[in-house]
Amino acid sequence: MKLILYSLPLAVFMSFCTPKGDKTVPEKPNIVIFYADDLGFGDIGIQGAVGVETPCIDNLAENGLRFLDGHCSAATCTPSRYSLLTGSYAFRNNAAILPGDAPALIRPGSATIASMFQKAGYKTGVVGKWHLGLGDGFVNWNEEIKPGPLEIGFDYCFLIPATGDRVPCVFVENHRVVGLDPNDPITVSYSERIENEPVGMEHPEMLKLMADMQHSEAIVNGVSRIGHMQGGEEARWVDEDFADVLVNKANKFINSNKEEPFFLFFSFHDIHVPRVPHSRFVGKSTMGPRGDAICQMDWCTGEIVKTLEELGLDKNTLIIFSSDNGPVLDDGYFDQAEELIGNHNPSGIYRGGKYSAFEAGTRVPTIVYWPGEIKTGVSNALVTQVDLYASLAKLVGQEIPNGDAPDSFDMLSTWLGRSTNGRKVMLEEAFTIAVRDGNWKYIEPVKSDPPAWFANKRIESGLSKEVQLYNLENDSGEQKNVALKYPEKVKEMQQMLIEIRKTGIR
Ligand code: NG6
Ligand code: CA
Repeated sequence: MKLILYSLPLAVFMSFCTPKGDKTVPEKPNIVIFYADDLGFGDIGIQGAVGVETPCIDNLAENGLRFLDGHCSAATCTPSRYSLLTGSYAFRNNAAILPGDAPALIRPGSATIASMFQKAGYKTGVVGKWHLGLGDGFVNWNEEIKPGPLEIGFDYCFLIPATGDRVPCVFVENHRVVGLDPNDPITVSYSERIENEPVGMEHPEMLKLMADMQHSEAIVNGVSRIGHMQGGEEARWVDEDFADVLVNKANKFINSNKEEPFFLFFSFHDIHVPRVPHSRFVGKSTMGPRGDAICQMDWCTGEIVKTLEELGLDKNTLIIFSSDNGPVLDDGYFDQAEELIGNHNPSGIYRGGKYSAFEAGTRVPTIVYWPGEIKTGVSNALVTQVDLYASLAKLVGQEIPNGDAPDSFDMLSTWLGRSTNGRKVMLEEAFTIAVRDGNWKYIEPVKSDPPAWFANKRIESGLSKEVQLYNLENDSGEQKNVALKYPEKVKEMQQMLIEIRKTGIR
C-alpha cells in the first residue's frame, strides 16, 4: 500500500515528462511546423541571403537550434510532404509531383504524423498548400471533397488544394470549396480545354505575369496556370491575399485550440511560383518577386509566432521551420528571378537546387525553436524530416505500431540539441536516389535524361550514367567524384540502398 502511495505521484509526474538523458522535457507541447515551399539553404538572412532580410526566421534560429545538414526527404514537393506526413520514403508509394486533380495519395485510415498526434490527444490542423491529392479519382469540386486531410488525422484543414500554379484556384476548407456560388459550378480539366475558357497562351493581354507554355492555360486573377478551369468566379482566390488569408486561418486555429495541445502544419504558398506577393511586400527586396515573396513568408512566420506569444503559448510550443525542397529561380513564370538575383546564392555553398540529386535539392533551412527547452546554437548533425514522425511520437509518448512510419527514426534528442548524433544513413530522393552515410554521398546512376521541361531550369540535375560518390567532409560542393577511388565504399552504399528498398529500416 505504502509503495503504491509513494509511487503514484512519481508515476503521475513521469506521465508529464519524457526523460531525455540529463534533463526532462515537458510532454505534450503544442507543435507548429512551418513548411516553406522551394526555399533554398541560402535564402534566409542567417544563412547568407543577400538583398533580402528575414528577421523573424533569423530570430527563431538565433534563439533556437539551426541544423546545417538538415534535409527534406526529396527535391520536390509531393514526395517530401508525403515523407514528412507518413514517415515513409516517397519511393515506397511512387510519390511524384501530382496534378491538381489527383486522388488522395495518402489513403484514408493511413497512419500519419497527424493521426499520431490525434491519438496523443492533440487537435490537429493543416493550413496552406496541400499537393497530396484529394478525393477518390474524380473530384466534383461542387460537392463534398473527400477523402483528404480530415480522413488521415487532421481535425481541420484550409487548403490550397495543389499548388498556386495549377487549377483549381480556390480554397478548400474541410470538405468544401470556400465561397462557392452553387449557380456557378466549377469544372476542372487537366486533359482538355473547357469551352470558351480564355487561356494564357491566347490572351496575353489578360495577364499581369507572363508564363511558359506549361503555365499558360486557365487564367485566374490575371495569372495563367497549369490546367483548365471554368466557373466558381466568386470563389477564385486572389494570389496577393494568400499571406493574409493563410495567417488568419492559422491564428484562428491556434486561438480556438489554445486550451488543449495542438499540432499545426502551416504550409506556405511562398516562395513557389507564381510569386505574386501582396503590394506591401513589393520592392522590399532587391530581387523582385522572388525576394519579396521571401519577405512575405518571413512576415507570416512572425505573425504566427506573435500570436503564440500573445496567448502565452510560446514557451509551450515547439516550432519547426523548414522547406519542402531546394531553390529554383525560373519555374515557369517570367518574374525576373534570374535577372535580379545579384550576389544572392539561393543554394548557399551547395550544388544543385530544386529537382536536383545534389545537396541543394534537399539540404534546406532547418530550425527548431522552443524557448527554454532547446539547446540553442548550430548543429552539424545529419537530420531528415522523415524522422519528425518518430521523434515527435517519442516526445508525446506515442508508440508507433509495427509497419507505420517505416523509415522514421526517433532522433528526438538530436532535434532538441541534446545530442550531436545525426542519422547514420539517409536517402535523398530526386529523379534518382542518393544515399548519405555520414559525410559520404552516393548518387545512383540513371539510364535516362531528366524530363524535357527540366532543361530550361538551369539547375544541375545531379544525374549521371556514371556512379557518383562524393566525400562531403572535404568536398561539400560535390565537385570531385571519387567513385573510382573508393570502389568498396560504393559497393557498401549500393548494398545499403538495396536493404532500404527491400525493407524499410524499422
Ligand atoms: C513542375 C512544374 C513547376 C512546378 C513543379 C511543382 C512544369 C513545366 N513545371 O512540373 O512549375 O509547379 O512541378 O513544384 O509544369 S513543387 O514544389 O510543388 O514540387
Ligand atoms: Ca516545393
